[in-house]
Amino acid sequence: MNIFPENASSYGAEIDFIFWLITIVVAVAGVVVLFLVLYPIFNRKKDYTKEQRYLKGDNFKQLRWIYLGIVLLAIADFSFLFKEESTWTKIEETLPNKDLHIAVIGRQWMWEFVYPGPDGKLYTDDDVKAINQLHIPVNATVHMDIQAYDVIHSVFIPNARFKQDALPGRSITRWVKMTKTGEYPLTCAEICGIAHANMKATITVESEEDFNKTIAKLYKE
Ligand SMILES: [Cu+2]
Repeated sequence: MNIFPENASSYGAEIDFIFWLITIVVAVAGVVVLFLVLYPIFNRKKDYTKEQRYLKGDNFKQLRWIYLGIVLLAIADFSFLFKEESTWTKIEETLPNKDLHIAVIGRQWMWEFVYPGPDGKLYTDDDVKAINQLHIPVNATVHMDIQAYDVIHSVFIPNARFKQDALPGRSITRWVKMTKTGEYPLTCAEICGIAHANMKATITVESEEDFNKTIAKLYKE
């Protein structure tokens, strides 16, 4: 089923897998529980003169179905945790070697992107800036220093399955690797004031050659 925007990042498929794993297991458990609750209600004995049985769970025989439910749910939960842990470590806690280092800065209400200039180093005098237009090379590991000037913003790149809050006074380095060329939206996912909805940018994922041209052009401007 394709209800998400096209995945264009190296780790998007892994995140989608976890989403579907949890959704399907929880949906199946939900249907089973709903059935167990509703079935006795609609199937109760019509003869009200007969005494009804009330099971208090005094012995294991009466409790075994409860235990089975607990064990099944625990197995499902631990399988989620097990799968999530490796994905979380890979995406959130590891910084693979970078091909490009940029800064993504949120401010009311625009995105500022800072690239290293000709010296290849960020935070030097020759840095290059762009507003609401981010260009990155395809298949490059990009480190993003995510920052905010004023209030809390959040960098959301749906096609990369990427989201990270941008906090004033802090610089949070995350990474992304886009594997398909094209134009993708980058929006703010944290309500940050009256024009929050307009805080949108475009990411152009292009060949390394085109990317170098873009930066050279920005540098001249
Ligand atoms: Cu914002």
